[in-house]
Amino acid sequence: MKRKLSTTFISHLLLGLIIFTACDDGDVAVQSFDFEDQPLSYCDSDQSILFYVRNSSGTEAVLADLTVNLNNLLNPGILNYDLAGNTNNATYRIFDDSAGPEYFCSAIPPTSPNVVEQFTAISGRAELLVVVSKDDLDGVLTDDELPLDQDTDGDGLFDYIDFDDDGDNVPTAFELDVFNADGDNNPLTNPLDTDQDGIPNYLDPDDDGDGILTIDEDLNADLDPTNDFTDPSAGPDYLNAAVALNSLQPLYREHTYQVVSSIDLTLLDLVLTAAGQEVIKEVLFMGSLPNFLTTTVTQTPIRD
Ligand SMILES: [Ca+2]
Ligand SMILES: [Ca+2]
Ligand SMILES: [Ca+2]
Ligand SMILES: [Ca+2]
Repeated sequence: MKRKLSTTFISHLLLGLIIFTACDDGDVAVQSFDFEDQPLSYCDSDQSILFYVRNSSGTEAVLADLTVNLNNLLNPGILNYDLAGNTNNATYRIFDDSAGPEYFCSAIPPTSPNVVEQFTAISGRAELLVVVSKDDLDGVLTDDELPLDQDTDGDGLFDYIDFDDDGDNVPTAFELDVFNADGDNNPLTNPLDTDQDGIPNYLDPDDDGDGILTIDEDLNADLDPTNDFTDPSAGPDYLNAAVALNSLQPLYREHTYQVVSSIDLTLLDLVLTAAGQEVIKEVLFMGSLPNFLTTTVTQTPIRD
């Protein structure tokens, strides 16, 4: 819905943070600027990400087109984007009808709705608040891999992001209670402990207690001790205390962990202009995107 009014005015609509100055005598469309509780959406392209939020009727929208380096979303923090340049920009549009996702995300804009008025940011900044959650998906919940700075094998990857906690090149997921003999589906209640030394296999770098580290019981040197069998009837060498062959393995296998990034987007100190009008918005919270990005990080630790 569109309404019209004339002459200069100072808006006290809704959030009360908007100042309009009409410098001509023409009619201007009325802006509600009410985006509260409206979901933040986005369209992805190779160059940038177009974030947008619409009002409840879809006839107004604030858009922020930001060149975001996704690598910067892997760690928590605040990212700022200057809206005054060409790289990043923000606009506020008023339409003659409801604008849906197809309007914002089409390579070629649809013929309707029409843009009745567009304000463009001449200054201001966009602030992305980044919150991340990291997990190695190794079968042990992060709550059971605390404290967060615990690094059992000293390879530089904390246990909660280390899918091979004891650094023996046998991933934790394969060293837990994989047989689930107790039937409780809890890998920590009855973890494998081959040498019965009280240290479960997933935290024990010498699983059979034969004095040769599991990582070094890797005769074919493929970074996988589970496929080295001197006596196949007794299982792999790393679980067979009767076989103690040291084939020193200097390398760790490649590790991966998952980073899930959530973001909040806020526009600050925003100055928008259109045809002699100016809109100043000190704070415009555009919304949140939980689980915005999921990234698999690959890293190969160095074995000292
Ligand atoms: Ca580690
Ligand atoms: Ca782990
Ligand atoms: Ca082990
Ligand atoms: Ca052995």
